[in-house]
Amino acid sequence: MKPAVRIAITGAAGNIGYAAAFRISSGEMLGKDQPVILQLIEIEPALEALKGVEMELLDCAFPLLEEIITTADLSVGFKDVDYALLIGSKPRTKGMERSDLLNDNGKIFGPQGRAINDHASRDVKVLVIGNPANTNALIAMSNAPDLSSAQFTSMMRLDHNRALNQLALKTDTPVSDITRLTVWGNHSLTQYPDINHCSIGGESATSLVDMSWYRESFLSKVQKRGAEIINARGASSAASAASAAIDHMRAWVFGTPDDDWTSMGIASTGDYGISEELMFSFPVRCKNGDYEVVRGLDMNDFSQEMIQKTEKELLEEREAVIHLL
Ligand code: NAX
Repeated sequence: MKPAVRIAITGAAGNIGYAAAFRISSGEMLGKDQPVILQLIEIEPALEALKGVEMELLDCAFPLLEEIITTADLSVGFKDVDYALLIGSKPRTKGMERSDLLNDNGKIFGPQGRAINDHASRDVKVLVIGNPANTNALIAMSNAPDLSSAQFTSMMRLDHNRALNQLALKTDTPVSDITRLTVWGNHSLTQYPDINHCSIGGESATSLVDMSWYRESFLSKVQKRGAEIINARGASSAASAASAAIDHMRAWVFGTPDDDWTSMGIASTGDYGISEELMFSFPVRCKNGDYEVVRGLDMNDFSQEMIQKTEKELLEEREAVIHLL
């Protein structure tokens, strides 16, 4: 057996954390031969609920789950972690301005970034899920000066998977036949699900679907899928978000297939003209635990316009939290 790796999950008593912890413990994220130690982090008032999650995890008798640590202390929770899933965040309440939401969450992700900087493994891989995920990831990254900015990512994989599903439904194709899809930009309504380079069973997606369907129906369906789920379920996406987090980490650790890529929020280094110092979703290929932006894709006028719109929103978010960076 390999030595155990340490995985921190913040907001572990919440809906997404609850769904993720069991799948991670059963080996679905890092493999059936990889023992894990879970370091579950919550705020003080949720520690009792977290105890319940711990009891259930223990009751599963997962062979790969070596130890569980539950804590509200960031220096304990992030100690020596190899992976960190930052899920816990402050939800938007009625009448709350977006700038207040950004600020309140900034106050969570700044200290978490510092604690990761000070206590985590030097090779830690961080995935931010708590919304507004891209800007929260930017804040965490900016507060971890001793680590590489490439170690911080934000989750766009749920949007990517939602887009795959819509295309599969429309073309009556299995999702496994669809490759090279990208969701660009922010995890928000301005995200740009792009099928211009996408292949479905070896044929170009744009030749298989009607472009008016793509622009008038598909884009908003993917962008607004979260709201559609809240309306139906009375609660926001949880199991699908946890599943996407596992897909994101698996791709990062084990790589993407040679003929495919995935969508990840990463620190921009100027690719496709996107401002640096933004956490922006690009098409990325992963290999040997690293990732690289897929460069050189043709961007038509519509795509340019769409990525500029989502970049603008991220620049505004950045401006609202500039004092926290
Ligand atoms: P829940 O409200 O069920 O759980 C959040 C948990 O985080 C709670 O248990 C709370 O006590 C804890 N928490 C709050 N502040 C914390 C802190 N400072 N440290 C540690 N724990 C803290 O929300 P859930 O449905 O699990 O969603 C979590 C976050 O994911 C939300 O911000 C949500 O908007 C976001 N999402 C992001 C998605 C993405 O694709 N990036 C999709 C799904 C989801 O909407």
